[in-house]
Amino acid sequence: MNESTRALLQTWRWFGPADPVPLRHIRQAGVEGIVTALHHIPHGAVWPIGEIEKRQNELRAEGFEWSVVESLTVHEDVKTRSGDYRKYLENYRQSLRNLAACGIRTVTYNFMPVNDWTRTDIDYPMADGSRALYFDWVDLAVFDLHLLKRANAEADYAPAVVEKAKIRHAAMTEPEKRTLIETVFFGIPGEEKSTLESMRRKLEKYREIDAAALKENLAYFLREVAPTAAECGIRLAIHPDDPPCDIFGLPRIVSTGRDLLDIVSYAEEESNGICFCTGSLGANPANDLPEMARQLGTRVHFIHFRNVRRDADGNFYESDHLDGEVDMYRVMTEFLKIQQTVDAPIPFRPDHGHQMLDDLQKKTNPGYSAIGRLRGLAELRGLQMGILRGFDAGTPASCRQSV
Ligand code: CS2
Ligand code: MN
Repeated sequence: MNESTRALLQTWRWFGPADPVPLRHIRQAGVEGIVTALHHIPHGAVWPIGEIEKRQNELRAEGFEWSVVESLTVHEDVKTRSGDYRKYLENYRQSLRNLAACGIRTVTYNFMPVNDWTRTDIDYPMADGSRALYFDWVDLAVFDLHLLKRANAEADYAPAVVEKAKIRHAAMTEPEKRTLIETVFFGIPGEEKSTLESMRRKLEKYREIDAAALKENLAYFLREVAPTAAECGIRLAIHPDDPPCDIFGLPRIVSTGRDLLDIVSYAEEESNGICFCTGSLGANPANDLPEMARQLGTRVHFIHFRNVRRDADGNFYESDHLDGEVDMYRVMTEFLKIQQTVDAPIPFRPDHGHQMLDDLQKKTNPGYSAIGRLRGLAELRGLQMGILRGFDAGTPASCRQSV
């Protein structure tokens, strides 16, 4: 790379001191920054400066900076604009001010109602012996219709899926049912897990909230917090819905190119931006990722590189980073073009990876074992270098002019 060509910032997600992958191992990945959160603080509470500094000191002791927060979670009361939402909005603003006071400038969040990422299998076998995360509509229907027993849920599935779910459920053992429930509720390591009961209660709150109402609540949230973020120099980055479609009868509004463009328009500040997760967005065949990246431009504040393979029924597994429906070369090229127009390096991380090699024997967080992510990072790093060399050589010549 010559000196004028700018690379993205390489980062790695660490779930804090309880993460089975220690910081001293992460050093060997050669990343420049860490993505983490104060998972022990309950959703909605203020992140005190003292706690933020404590985490920064832990990272600095191993030679790292805290580059990105993932996630500063939005409380359900804010998503539903009910209950104590005003208090939680003020808390959110205060957490942003505290993070900024400590020098942290990129903050990820999501607006998925009730459940964060959702999978039906976290041990899906790949042909090469590694394990991946998998989403299967029939298993989701088994969970939804027969374990959660959500009222009128059948209407949300194709009749063939309902029928298959009935047969599959009838053949399942009790431990298999428990595993499916745990998988759906896996969520974020170190944070409170849902139960069937708590999920039913949470779903109740969305009875009157359709997609338009949820979009309005997100727009309101952004109007309330984006000015504060702008004032203190924080770049907000909303993570897409995973999977990018309605599930459990809940509206999902961060799933398509249209959604993302709407979101950046809700608050005009540059600080209102996107965490572009290629794996989440790539599960929807209608999403043209390179085009979406091009349209969002400098509103992309953080990038998750991950890939997926879909089947004809819309089920998908997480594939190797460079091998899947997402054309990683084209997507990476778009991000590198954007990077050439801004000074500060845009952070990215390898998002998820297969459980492989020695990690197959270890207790790992689903998607966040070390070796699979390391493989992904190495491939992405090579891809980036190749594309940047092409920029240096002027091929394609239009790269810098076209942004
Ligand atoms: C997931 C998410 O794709 C991902 O990065 O692991 O859980 C993600 O961290 C959150 O939804 C961001 O708020
Ligand atoms: Mn992601």
